[in-house]
Amino acid sequence: MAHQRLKFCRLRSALAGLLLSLMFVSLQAQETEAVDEAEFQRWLAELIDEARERGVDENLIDAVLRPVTPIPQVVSNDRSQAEFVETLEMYLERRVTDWRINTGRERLARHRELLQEVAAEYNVQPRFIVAIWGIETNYGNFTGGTDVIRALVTLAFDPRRSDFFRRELFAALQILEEGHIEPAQMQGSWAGAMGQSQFMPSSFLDYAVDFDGDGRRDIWHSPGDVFASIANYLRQAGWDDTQTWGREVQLPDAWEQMSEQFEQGPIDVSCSVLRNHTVQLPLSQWQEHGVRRADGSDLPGVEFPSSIIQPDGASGRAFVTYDNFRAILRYNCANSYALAVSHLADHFIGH
Ligand SMILES: [Ca+2]
Repeated sequence: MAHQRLKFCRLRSALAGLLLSLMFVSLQAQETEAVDEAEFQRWLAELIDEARERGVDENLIDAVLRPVTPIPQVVSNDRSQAEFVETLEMYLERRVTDWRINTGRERLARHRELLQEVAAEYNVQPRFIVAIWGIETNYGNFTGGTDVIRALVTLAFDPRRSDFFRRELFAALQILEEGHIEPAQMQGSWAGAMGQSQFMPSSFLDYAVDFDGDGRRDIWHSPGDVFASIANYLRQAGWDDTQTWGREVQLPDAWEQMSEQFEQGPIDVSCSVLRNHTVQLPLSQWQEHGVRRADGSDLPGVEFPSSIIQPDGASGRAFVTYDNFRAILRYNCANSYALAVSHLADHFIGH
């Protein structure tokens, strides 16, 4: 299907031109695909050799690698990813919806006991676990229907980030070998993020948890495993459940003139958006510099290290963010993502 859709798109754009060029484009497309297929089979043979050298089980290789074919739509998704840039306000409007707020409150009530057990063991507030679950997969309703091995094979074959996805592919094979999930059920996003927590395979190996104790880390089906895996990820990223994420603030009138002194120099960080955060200062110092809560009142009297961010630039909203916000960024390195999780979690307070 994806294959046909891709061809259709190519043909449709060519219809604007001459019939002759239409035929040419069509022929050229077929030729390109044929070359790719031969290249792919050579590449796959080498991949299987490496899998053997790494000791991957022969039956698993036969079952999931030998018959594998790439998914053309995965590569076109990967190419078009950065084309559409949403503002923060658009992003929040599309994600922190009434449905997500109401469904999240209902899920908090439904799983209250389990979430409290997880919270007690991992020291992460249930409202943040449920918010990530809601933003990632609509509370497990949409985990992505793509075969993870096929997706990762496609992206490992594609030259753009082949090393990264090849590592993820071998991590995925390890997960199958360990028996956490059956190959046919190992589904996820087109980019290989798996299950209700949307873990890449390497994150699964590092952070996924068998909370219900059945011997499998099942982030596809077990609510306990899903919640504990999300909580464990946040905890390993430095979560502190005595704090929240931060809050919206008002900046002083002179902010534009004074903000330069708070800019970070070049810093080496794994999450690039941290470069757009100010340096971390105790909250009391931001208070001294004239930063206030969104309603104009004083900032809380605590000394958390905190940064100011303005994701939509100087004309957009401003937020003061604590270390927990950085833990959410480890989950997904985008300020808008972390703010969507944070705002959704705030809608769960008192529920
Ligand atoms: Ca389990």
